[in-house]
Amino acid sequence: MADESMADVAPSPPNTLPRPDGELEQLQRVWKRPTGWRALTVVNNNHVGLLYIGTALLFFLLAGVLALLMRTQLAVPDNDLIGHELYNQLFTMHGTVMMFLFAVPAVEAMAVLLLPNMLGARDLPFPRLSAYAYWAYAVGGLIFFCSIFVGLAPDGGWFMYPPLSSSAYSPELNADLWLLGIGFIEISAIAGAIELAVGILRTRAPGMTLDRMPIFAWVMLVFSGMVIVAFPAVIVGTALLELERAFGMPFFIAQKGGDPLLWQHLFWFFGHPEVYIIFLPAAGMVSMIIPAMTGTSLIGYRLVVLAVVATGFLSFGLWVHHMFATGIPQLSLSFASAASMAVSVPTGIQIFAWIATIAAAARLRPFKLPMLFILGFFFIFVLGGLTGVMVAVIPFDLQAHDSYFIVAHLHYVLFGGMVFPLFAAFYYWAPFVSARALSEKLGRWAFWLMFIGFNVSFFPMHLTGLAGMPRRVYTYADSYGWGPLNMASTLGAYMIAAGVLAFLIDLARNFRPVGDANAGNIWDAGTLEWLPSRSYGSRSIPFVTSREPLWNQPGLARDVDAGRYYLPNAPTGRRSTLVTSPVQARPEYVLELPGPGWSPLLAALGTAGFFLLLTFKLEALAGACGVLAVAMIWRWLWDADANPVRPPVDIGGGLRLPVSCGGSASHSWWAMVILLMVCASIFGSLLFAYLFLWVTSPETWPPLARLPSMGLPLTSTGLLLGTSVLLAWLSRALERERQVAVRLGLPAAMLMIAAAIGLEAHGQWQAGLRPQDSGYAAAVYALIGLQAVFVTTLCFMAAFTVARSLAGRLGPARRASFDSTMLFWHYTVAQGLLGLCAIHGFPRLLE
Ligand code: HEM
Ligand SMILES: [Cu+2]
Repeated sequence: MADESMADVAPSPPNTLPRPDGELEQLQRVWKRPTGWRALTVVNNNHVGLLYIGTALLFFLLAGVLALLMRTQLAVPDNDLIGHELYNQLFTMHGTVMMFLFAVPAVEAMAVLLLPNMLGARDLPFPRLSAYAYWAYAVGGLIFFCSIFVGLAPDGGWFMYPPLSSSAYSPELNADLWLLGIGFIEISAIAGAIELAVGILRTRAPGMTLDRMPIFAWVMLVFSGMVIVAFPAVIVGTALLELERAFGMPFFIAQKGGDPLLWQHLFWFFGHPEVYIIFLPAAGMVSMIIPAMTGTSLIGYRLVVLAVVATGFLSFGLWVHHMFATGIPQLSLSFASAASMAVSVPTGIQIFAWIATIAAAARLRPFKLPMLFILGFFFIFVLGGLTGVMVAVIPFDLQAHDSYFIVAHLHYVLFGGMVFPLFAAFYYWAPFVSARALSEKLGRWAFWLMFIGFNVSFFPMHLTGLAGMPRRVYTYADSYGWGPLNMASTLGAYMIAAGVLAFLIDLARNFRPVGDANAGNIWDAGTLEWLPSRSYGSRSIPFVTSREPLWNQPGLARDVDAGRYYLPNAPTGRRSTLVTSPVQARPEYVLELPGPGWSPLLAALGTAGFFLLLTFKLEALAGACGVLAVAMIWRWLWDADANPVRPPVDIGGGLRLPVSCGGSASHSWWAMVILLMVCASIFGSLLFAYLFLWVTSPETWPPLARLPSMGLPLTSTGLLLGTSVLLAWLSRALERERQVAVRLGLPAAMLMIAAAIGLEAHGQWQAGLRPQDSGYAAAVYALIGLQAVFVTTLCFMAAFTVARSLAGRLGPARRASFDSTMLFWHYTVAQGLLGLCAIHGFPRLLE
């Protein structure tokens, strides 16, 4: 009960005025944005967020140009403007860029930009990770896009089904570029998701309990969870396909005990949630904008939160509905069909909450631009939802499968469900990052051109589809009579482009990215991002007593800006923010944040270079890039876990907090745990592949006599368990300052765990198994290979920890690097044991 009362009573501002001389200047100095060339070294989420959105928009434009090319080709029958091959590259590139380089990054970018202020944090806990994720995405994405200019763009469609994408049918580099490019961009998305999840859970303003968190934060939390569970599946899928293409490991080749359906499962396990990964954040933005535009709190807040969480869960049951036409068992069909319909319930709840809020409006502004785009979104999205219910009905799907009906449906959902809310968000939040709002007049042009253009373009496609036009054809004969409908679609597409152009002109004329002031709270909104802010965020961190603090705490903006609340200064002389407890948001410690630096950019360049040069089989250069990446990551982690032997600092109101924190309460521990969830879902996907291949081709499994004998795996088991015990012991030794034990013990553990995986690989090889033999063999070596990757990572981490010990940067109170290594270690051991059970236990169990 004590907690409740602490959270509910609005304290008067804790600090007295006037604030000491020089305090504000210091705050400005430590948060100063680097200029000139050093602008590339920014790590602050506010600034990175802006770059991030700009880049996502660029990809939207680029993919849009590809779409215009396609529509131009399709405008009239028997057109020979663009040949078959280029058309295939165009739609593959368009789909891939829209989905992977625009939609997901754009919503992630909005979160990176908005969340720190919305949560009342000065910054999220890992600014360098955000910068790294951004650069990796920007550099990798641009290089990937350029492949179209040299005719190397992938052409297998955005879902790249094997066998079409296998080396037999796509022998060129095109598919490899897709696989490595995408795999790599997913890694950046995951890095961003970890930052967002920890930020949302741990850096909220004091008093902002989970129940008072802005809907957008809730949505991004669910988003992060979905990215963490779903993206690993596609990383595994792309890795397996690349292994097949590069080394002939037959995961997807039916003649050798592989199965092309395995790809579809892995891809759609990610691909369906992907739709919600895109849609949920857009819905979250709508849930933020409508209350501001109506002056009313969102009606049914808790129900909406529940709906968002439910959508997150349900969407994973749905992937099979993309495979209705593949002849899978009736029961799975029915299940997936039911789940597809069920997911419309939580979406419906959100829509009703929005309508109810609008109905209860205190001051409706239907014709302000953000609201206009939201009304457009309602209209389009409901139509897309209706056709969605149609294709969820299996007999209809069999009819409409791979026709233009699907193209129409998918654009109604994606364009309507994501692009319109995103534009609403651009118009709504522009005053937050710019000294000026965007123009109402130009915005109106943009809206009507896009809205009418969209319907003129995509509505006729339903009819073209029903008239039998298949998707992904580059031309069609006049005699089919599809000409007029296609001409309408093409004209509509150019109208959309004109609308986007109006938006760009508006941007060029009115957008002034924050120097040091913004346009202010022009919508009279209630959430914290509308507090007066500078590059350090708001002047002090408020205590929050409701969901719309700016409405319910009169004078809050003034008091915050005068430094009357928490942390009005930089008490350690460096950038810092407050870390609070995950549920009640009680202040726990002050977190020092890194300032600008080159390491994230260089690490990202190294990572991008590594993957892309490997694609072109330039191993030596790729290796050099890999070393650069590792060195830079090492460099940036070296400064983390700062010297803890400092007195607690005063954050105002008589509250003194420690400057760092170890163990399970620390933000780094949370990030590690989330990273392990990512690892577990990677391993889970691979285990799924192994078992799936057994289901589909048991005949390629070796008889017991040909399995390696149990001696080696038992030895491996012993070694694995031994290292875990050793690490637990070293942890206690570190507690007692026995550095020598750590320096010797960690290398010993490294040798043991490397031996464990080496023995396993050796055993399989001795038994005569070769990765190219069969789907079974490929899966076994993939499991071993994954474990080897983990062991290699562990060796880097352990070496890092030993180096810190030698440099005097490790101790009982300064042990984050050891703790992270230990967590990762125990996880790797557990994964190794499960892997051994799968490889040696499961086949024996079956006999
Ligand atoms: C600027 C407006 C847009 C136009 C004119 C447009 C047009 C097209 C066209 C002509 C195709 C090829 C259809 C075929 O030949 O089968 C296509 C496919 C596709 N579009 Fe769009 N599109 C637009 C915006 C978007 C957006 C915003 C997204 C996603 C966020 C998107 C995602 C896709 C996907 C996933 C495909 C399927 C590609 C494939 O079959 O591999 N599009 N679009
Ligand atoms: Cu789906």
